[in-house]
Amino acid sequence: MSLTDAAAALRAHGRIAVACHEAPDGDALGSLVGCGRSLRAAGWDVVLWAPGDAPLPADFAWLGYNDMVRSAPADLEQRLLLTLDCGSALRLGADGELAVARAATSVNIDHHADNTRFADVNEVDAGAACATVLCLRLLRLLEVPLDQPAAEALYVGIVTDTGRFMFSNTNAEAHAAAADLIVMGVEPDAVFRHLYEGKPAARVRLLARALTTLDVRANGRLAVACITLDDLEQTGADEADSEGVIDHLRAIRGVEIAAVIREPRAGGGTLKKVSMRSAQPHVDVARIAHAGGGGGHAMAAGFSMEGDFAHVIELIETEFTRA
Ligand SMILES: [Mn+2]
Repeated sequence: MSLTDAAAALRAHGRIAVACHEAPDGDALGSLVGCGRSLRAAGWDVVLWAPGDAPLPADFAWLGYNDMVRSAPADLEQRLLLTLDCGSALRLGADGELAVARAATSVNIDHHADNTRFADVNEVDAGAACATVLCLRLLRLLEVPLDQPAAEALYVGIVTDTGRFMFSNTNAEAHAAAADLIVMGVEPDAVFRHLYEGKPAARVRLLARALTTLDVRANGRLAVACITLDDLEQTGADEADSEGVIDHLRAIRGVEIAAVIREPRAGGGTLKKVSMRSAQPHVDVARIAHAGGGGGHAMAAGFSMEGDFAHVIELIETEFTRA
């Protein structure tokens, strides 16, 4: 039972570094904050490591970023590395594999089916709705209590990874864990306001521009939208502001796969980053992501590649219709 092994490893190591994947989403940051802070409050010496150089998303800043480091701690050799929501060592950044090797020992807790099991102890449960429910299981096993901010952080992971309890990964455990976190002091309406209201106007302008590029292909089964560097410039939006666009594509009648292709600022205008969501349980977007050299879940996956938009769209359509 790997969760038991994970708990034993943590009991044996007082000094730890807790990390999530780079370009973190709500589940990654919720896991990092909720699990990391709870372990710290319970007596562990904890470094919170959010890998990467890009600014952390403003949407989750209310969870608290001020005590996070952005590169692997210098004393990692003396620490247990606990990775959360992280499907491979490379998701810790370019030095991720080195970091795993440097750490005194490593524990990998995740819900990605394609997790590479890169750590000394791997607790991978693809049936879990999100990483924060796995954090909750771990904290319970360790008998570590959660304060209200930690409970709120774990709740954020559930709400965001399940698409507000509506994606196909939504299960009884997600609802039961949410209920338990509410008992611990989470106010769902306050979290909702933090997450989904108070949008910057620039994000809505970016959405408007992105939707004008809507391209419905493969007999109505594939919906694609593109976001250029120029769109970011013209609207003043952040890269993270592109997040919600895909939900609009996924909601179109008959669509089985929604894809948003965007140019990351660091990519110099040639690199394209693809996010895909399946709208049908039988359609596996991870398969398409793997063909493009990326990864993810059956319902949500992505990849990056060099080339123009038409080339990337063609790859997606070819892989999708090949099945
Ligand atoms: Mn996740």
